[in-house]
Amino acid sequence: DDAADAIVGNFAPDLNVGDESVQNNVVVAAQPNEHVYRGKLIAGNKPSRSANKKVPEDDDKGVLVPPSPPKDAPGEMGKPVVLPTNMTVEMKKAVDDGWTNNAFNQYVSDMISVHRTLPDPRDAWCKEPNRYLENLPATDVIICFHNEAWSVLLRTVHSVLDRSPPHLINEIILVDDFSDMPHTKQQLEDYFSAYPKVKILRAPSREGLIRARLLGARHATAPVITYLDSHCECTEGWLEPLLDRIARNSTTVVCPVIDVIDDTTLEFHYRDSGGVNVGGFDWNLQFNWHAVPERERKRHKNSAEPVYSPTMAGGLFSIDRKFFERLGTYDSGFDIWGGENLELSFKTWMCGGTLEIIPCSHVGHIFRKRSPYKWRSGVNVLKKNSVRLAEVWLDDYAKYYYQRIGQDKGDYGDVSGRKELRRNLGCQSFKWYLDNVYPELFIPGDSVANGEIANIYTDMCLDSAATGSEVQSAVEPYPCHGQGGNQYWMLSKGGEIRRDEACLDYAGNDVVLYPCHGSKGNQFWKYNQQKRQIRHGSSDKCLAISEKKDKVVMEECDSNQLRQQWKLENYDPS
Ligand code: LR7
Ligand code: MN
Repeated sequence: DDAADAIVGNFAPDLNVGDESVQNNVVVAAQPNEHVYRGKLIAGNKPSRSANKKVPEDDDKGVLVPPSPPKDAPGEMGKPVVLPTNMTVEMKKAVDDGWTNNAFNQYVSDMISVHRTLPDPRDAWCKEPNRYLENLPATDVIICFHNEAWSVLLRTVHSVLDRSPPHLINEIILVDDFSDMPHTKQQLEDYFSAYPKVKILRAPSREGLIRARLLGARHATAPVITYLDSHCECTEGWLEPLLDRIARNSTTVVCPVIDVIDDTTLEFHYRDSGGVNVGGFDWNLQFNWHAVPERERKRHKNSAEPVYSPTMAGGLFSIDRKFFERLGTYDSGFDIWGGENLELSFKTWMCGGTLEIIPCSHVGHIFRKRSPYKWRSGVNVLKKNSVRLAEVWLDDYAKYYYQRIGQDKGDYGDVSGRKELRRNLGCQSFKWYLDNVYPELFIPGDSVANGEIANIYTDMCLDSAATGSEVQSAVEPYPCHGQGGNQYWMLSKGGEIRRDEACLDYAGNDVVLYPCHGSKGNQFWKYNQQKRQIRHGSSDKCLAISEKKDKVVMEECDSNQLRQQWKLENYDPS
């Protein structure tokens, strides 16, 4: 019952559900005064219990003027902060603790002003006069967190206050999902008491990010709801282009471009509109990124125009509050993390809305390599969420996900209410969504075989933990386990042996996985069911297991060689 199997991709945390070592890793309570502020102190970073804390002051127009850090302070203009290599033992420990507790470099974050400046990532197109409607609706910004680092949380909130037109921010609703770090308690209230727009809600027990978001939504009053993760930085002009789309059509759900804040140096990297990606997913029900497809590029004159996206990453978006409610917000049966991003994406498209990425709007996010916080023990939370999602929204296509989890749906609770919601909304079918919104997605039903590829001689299966986003990773023999996962493959009609966007590829050396290119060549394979051989197109060699049974290799074809004989699950060439 390990969700780690299900999580792939460079955006997803490394989840170790039920793993003792990780559970013992529960964020150790940091003492802000001795622990969180060891870096060079910048005005505004230090939490203050006293009355004379530094707060923004009104200028004569009544606009808040944030304290501005010196230009050469660490991290200004989004520059990287690199720690010295000759750290003292104490400093080294502080840096390590920061990593352990947060899965990013908290020490470096603490050195950077919570009001730091960032580069302006917008195209000229975005700044043309009258680009946006004059009367934009205001938004509530909901930020949920579970044990977020102090400086990172504050920087998220300040980036909203410092870089949004005040009249467009109704409230910032912080939802504390039962954190247990001291700085998330009274200290947080004290700090934000100077900021009347900031409201703090406390979940009475650990809800997970989805129900925490629902708690926030119940307190929202503005016409638009904007969600952000608790480790973001909004850039200049981020908000207007989002609200503009909703003002024009309240069924448009909009996401900013998510820029990368480096987990080690906190450098802010932005991508210009030419490099914008859209969201997709694979049959493991994992979100992934793609280049803007050709059909979508043709729809635009300028690359800064809003782009249709089949899915959203999940954390950063704006939605009309009434439309969100009409869509039935989120499935409150989703726990901790995952699935809600695809749920909202599917139903937005299937139930009358559109989902767009707005290249004029940029928000940075700290991408982590693992999940630093505690999940639930004894349940595969992500699988449970994904099964609920598949049951309600995927129709017949749910079977492709179930193949990936070895047909083991587990106990996913009651979804009748969610099915009823879908019926009442009169939504389109999932087939409609795939045909019209995501025609690029490879459908396992379009393959001639799917499941394991087992070597007859050894009872070993082709196995790889890699994903389409990892280039050139090896494929290895591993005892067949019948659970799908890393041993699930499809033979496409075009002769690819693939899983999602990764294709078996042979260029004369190792047999590797490589992003599918669709032009046969090194990715073209032919299965001969009588001879049980898998013959490679461009080399005319046969796939085999090495004599030591430890490698997948290519050999001259020999019909007497048992090491070259394979059985493809569900093979049906008709
Ligand atoms: O139990 C929890 N309670 C919480 O309040 C677990 C998490 N949280 C908070 C947490 O503090 C954070 O602010 O929820 C937020 C998201 O958790 P992360 O940052 O650990 O997750 P992530 O950034 O890897 O997750 C992405 O996918 C999630 C799926 O459920 C959510 O949709 C996240 O919002 C989403 N993040 C983004 O879309 C940012 C871009 C990442 C990409 C791609
Ligand atoms: Mn996040």
